[in-house]
Amino acid sequence: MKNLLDKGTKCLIVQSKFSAFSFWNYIDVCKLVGAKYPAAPLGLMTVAALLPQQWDFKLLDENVEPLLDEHFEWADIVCTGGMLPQQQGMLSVIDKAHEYGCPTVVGGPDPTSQPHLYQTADHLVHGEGEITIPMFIEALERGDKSGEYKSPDMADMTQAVVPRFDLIRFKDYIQVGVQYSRGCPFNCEFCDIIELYGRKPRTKTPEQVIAEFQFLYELGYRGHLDFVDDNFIGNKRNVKQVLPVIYDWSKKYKNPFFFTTEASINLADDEQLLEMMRKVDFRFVFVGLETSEDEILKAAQKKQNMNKPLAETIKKIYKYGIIVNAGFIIGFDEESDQSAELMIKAINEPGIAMAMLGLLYALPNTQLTRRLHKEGRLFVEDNDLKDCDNVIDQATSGLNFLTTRPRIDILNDFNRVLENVYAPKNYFKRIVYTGLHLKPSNLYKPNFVKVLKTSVSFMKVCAKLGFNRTTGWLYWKMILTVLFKNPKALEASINLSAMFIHFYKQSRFVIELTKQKIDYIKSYGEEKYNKDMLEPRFRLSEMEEASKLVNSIR
Ligand code: B12
Ligand code: SF4
Repeated sequence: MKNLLDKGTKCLIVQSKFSAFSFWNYIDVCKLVGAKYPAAPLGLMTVAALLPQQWDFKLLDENVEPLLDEHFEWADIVCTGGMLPQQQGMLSVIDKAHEYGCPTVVGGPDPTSQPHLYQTADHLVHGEGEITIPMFIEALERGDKSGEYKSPDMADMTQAVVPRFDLIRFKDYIQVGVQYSRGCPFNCEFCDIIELYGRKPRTKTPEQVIAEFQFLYELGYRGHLDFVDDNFIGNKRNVKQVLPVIYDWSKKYKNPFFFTTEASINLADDEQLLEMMRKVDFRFVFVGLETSEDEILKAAQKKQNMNKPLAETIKKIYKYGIIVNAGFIIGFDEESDQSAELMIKAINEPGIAMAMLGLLYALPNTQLTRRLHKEGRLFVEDNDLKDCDNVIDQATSGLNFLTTRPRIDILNDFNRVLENVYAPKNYFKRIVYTGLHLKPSNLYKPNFVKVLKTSVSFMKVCAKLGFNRTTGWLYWKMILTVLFKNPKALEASINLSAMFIHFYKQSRFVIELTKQKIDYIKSYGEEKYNKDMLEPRFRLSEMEEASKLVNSIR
């Protein structure tokens, strides 16, 4: 029997597939630019860096290449991990590895929040790998064949390792992730980040960030780096220390990277910080806006978003060359029949082209879930988002509780917003607005080969959108308007247009699915539906129905 701690142990690490119908999986756009998938598997590259470095690794991302029998034949040990929508994928990797007699290790967000579902794995590693992977290695040293490893502690980010970026092929991805911090200081009721990663943001040191950049640079990577932080500006003091260091490094290496991230909307209150971000070429920020209604924000404890006129606030961020992508949620208790209209306005008026619309979901281990449970409104404990085979993202699941407004009204509102904001006319109008207000710094300059590739992609986008009966006029009008009035923003505007190819398709899928859900609830009877969803014994048949629905439109 092989001692797994020996040099040369073959470790297969598998990233399972995500659904192509997720808001985030713009595969069609990837194809246009010659990539296979949007984002590289940062979590698993980090895991590889934490495992024994005398091992041989193969990181296989099922989103970019098929997982074959030969991979299992090769492996001495198989690791997998990921998020909720990857659950079925992870479980089948575990089963398949066992068929080949390989021990398995599982970890990551979903196995951490639902460990009971992963009991087939030999080693179940909870939480942050920086703390629990050493516990797993100790178990191997003891000769343990299985175990579960958890700790109440949170990782010290100043000790975090440089991820094994060398294990992926950069050309497969549009962007590579890096992480500066974990945690967020705010207290939104529905958020599980603060429960999992704490309200005291933990950051890496500037030296650690630069070490990761340097490694990527030496590996030949250039272009898009995504800071996958929960809230990049969660610790403003520290972020203001790291940005000047990034600026100096970027200048020295002639701006090999440009950046995107996720941050809270109070970013707009700090023009010094915005200027620092502009100076290193931040191009997109994802902001959880959720709603424009202050009463809802107050109830959801998202007070940092209150009293902010959205159009003005977002325009301020555009002034620093940063496009705002935003998340919106439908399904809060305080909503009224005006809410859909207000949300449409909140998306269209500030020109938020990429608006991610989701249904409120009570995630396990959140204040919202605890409240709903207390109020007797939470659908059975093992609810749909967790168990349904077809979980894609918050657009296709959610509302796992008894709603205050009729469920059908909420779902109709959801579709109404989607229909409106992803109507070609409105989407392109938003791009024009962004294009006219954006003041990009465009410091990252692609090399000749990339310029050629980008030109080919541009032609493909023109062919897809410019010579299409629905979008043709809108596309060329947008190009001419931005070209003549604010040419520096043209590249960003074309990128946003390309994203429409995905969003249109994805929104149609979600609208269709939601219509089927509505029909189903209507025929079942809403009152009966709610009653049964609160009853564990009815869960299974409900979930089978939900699965059938999704499968029927795939
Ligand atoms: C960046 C990010 C994304 C990116 C993904 C980029 C990418 N390629 O991964 C995008 C924007 C695409 C995304 C989308 C979604 N995301 Co997301 N995302 C994140 C975020 C902010 C950071 C993830 C990350 O890279 N972290 C850095 C790495 C180093 O950490 P890590 O992956 O967790 O890995 C560590 C540990 O988990 C562990 N570990 C991980 N895997 C394994 C495996 C083994 C074997 C072991 C031993 C250990 C281990 O060790 C690692 C080191 O500590 C997290 C929040 C968070 N703080 O983690 C949410 C998070 C992972 N996302 C989440 C969700 C739900 C989604 C969506 C389904 C819905 C959504 N929120 O939009 C979609 C679906 C994705 C899709 N493609 O269909 C949830 C997952 C909840 C759950 N229980 O599964 C999280 C936790 C946030 C949240 N609460 O909403 N996401
Ligand atoms: S701002 Fe975002 S990450 Fe922070 S608590 Fe609210 S939802 Fe969670």
